[in-house]
Amino acid sequence: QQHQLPASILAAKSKASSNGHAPLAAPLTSLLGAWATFKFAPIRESTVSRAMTRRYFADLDAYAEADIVIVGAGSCGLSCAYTLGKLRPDLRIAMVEAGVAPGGGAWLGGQLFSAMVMRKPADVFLSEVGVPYEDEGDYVVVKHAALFTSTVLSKVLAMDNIKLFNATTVEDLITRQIEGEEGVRIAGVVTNWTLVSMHHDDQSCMDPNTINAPLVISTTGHDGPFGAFSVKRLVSMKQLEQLGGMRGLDMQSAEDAIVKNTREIVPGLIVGGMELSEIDGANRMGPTFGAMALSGVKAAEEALKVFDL
Ligand code: AHZ
Repeated sequence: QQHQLPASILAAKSKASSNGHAPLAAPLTSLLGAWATFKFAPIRESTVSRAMTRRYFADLDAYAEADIVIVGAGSCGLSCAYTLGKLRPDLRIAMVEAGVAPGGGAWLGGQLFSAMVMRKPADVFLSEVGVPYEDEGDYVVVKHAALFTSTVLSKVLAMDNIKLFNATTVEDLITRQIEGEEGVRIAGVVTNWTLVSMHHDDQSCMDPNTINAPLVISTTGHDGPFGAFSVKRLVSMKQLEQLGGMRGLDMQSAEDAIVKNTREIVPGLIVGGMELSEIDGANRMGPTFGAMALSGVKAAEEALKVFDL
């Protein structure tokens, strides 16, 4: 039986057909209206299991030897991955993110507000990635931080040479003694499922896994329950004397400092984003994200220097 549609829906329908909206792709339009006879293609449960596990374990196998590991998939880590993945599709890049949801603090612009502010010249990164923004003179505004994060994320995930291992924590760094010197070179990361790593105190026999890589880029954010992971580990393994500790908020100076100081901290370990503020005793910038994007770009550039290319 046909129901009479409310006038508001009829009005919206006639508006839609007259305002030149983009048509849906033909295969989808052929589904519409055919719901009575609708049926999915057949499946068996084991097929789904194998479709997932075969690929995941093939990735674990392939990425056990990576060219670069990026730790943390926040705004800095994702910007770095985008830049590296695009410049060097020949490099195998593993991203390890402790959270189930990649993106770090970049799903909101600040507090619980949607819009994301980036100071110029970070707008060039937005244009490169294809994120629309409003130009406000010295700064630009993306209408929702999630639009930035989801756009960069979707481009990174589509790259053939990048694998994101989310819900996976970097628990330690692989180190090699540098011959004839006191210091070590970082040679990869030690990983575990995040849920496992959260239970080391009440469960036994949960030894970790590893990824070897000649270069690690750490972008784990400032200190917190998860943050500043690699730099804190450098202190506990006596490769850094102490951390400077992130200082109070000074938007004007903080962003320049983070981008300028994005660098290789010990051989084989580049640090970018807010994790850097903990080493250098740099100010925080609060809710402006330009430095995170450009620190990611600079970390990628530093990485390519290490690869001597
Ligand atoms: O889950 C963390 C987050 O997604 C992840 N992470 C941390 N420790 C990890 C570990 N293994 C794997 N051991 C780990 N992943 O790293 C990501 C960090 O993202 P973030 O958004 O916290 O850091 P960011 O440096 O990319 O961006 C900082 C954004 C900030 S903080 C700030 C202020 O406080 O003033 N201002 C800005 C713009």
